[in-house]
Amino acid sequence: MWVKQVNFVSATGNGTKSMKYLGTAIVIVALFAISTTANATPVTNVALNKQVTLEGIFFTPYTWGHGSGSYPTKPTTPAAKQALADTVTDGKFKHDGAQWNKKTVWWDTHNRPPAYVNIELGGTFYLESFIVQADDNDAYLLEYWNLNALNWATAWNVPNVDWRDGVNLWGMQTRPNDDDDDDDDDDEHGDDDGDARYVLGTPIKTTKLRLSGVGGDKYYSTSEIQAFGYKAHDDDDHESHEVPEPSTLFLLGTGVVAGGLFRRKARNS
Ligand SMILES: [Ca+2]
Ligand SMILES: [Ca+2]
Ligand SMILES: [Ca+2]
Repeated sequence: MWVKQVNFVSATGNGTKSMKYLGTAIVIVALFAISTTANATPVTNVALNKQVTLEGIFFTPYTWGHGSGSYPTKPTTPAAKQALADTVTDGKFKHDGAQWNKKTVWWDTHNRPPAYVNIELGGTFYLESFIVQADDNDAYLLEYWNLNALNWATAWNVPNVDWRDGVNLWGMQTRPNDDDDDDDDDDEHGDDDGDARYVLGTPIKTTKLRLSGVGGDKYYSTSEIQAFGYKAHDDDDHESHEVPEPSTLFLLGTGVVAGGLFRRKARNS
């Protein structure tokens, strides 16, 4: 929003006294397009290059694989582990059907507690749609931090796509569909235009997301999580208090102007 300062000058010309009392009225004009109309704000992947942390046991056991040349990726240092974690928000998709545990963030929850791929958005955002690339034969739960209830809540039940449209899919698969997959088989690019998203009925407001596996064969992996939205206008306040609605500010501004005009009229009469 912008704030316009309006100085009221006495119409009589010798109104030093009037001006002294009238002072300055501040008119607050809210740009409704920014504050209340979501569609007017550019929507981008606000998870892009944001911080990813892995909570739980990842990258083990490392013997699972398809044989020679397709051994699973098993990072041996914290830096290597973090580098793999960072691929979840690097904006790049694997090719359709890429091996689930090669150059991906992968985990196994057999006889283990759940593990979480956490994404810190670095601010407060409204999120309206998502894309997730993950192993085909499991469902996943994408959750967001509910700023009012202070707990995790469901953003998207990412479906199991072991089979889709009568086809037995394999390996890394993008949900809701594969429009964004990397076509070059080099696992590094993808088209990244985000043209096939899971769209929420109502945007959610949050600061962080997390992904976990549910059902399936408990061998989980993800290679890309994208969250489309825009920064909350009251981001600086976080959840400490609510900012008045623009309509309220407009009424307050109108009141200041009306009060100033009334006093001026009384003084001049
Ligand atoms: Ca990626
Ligand atoms: Ca399958
Ligand atoms: Ca699986």
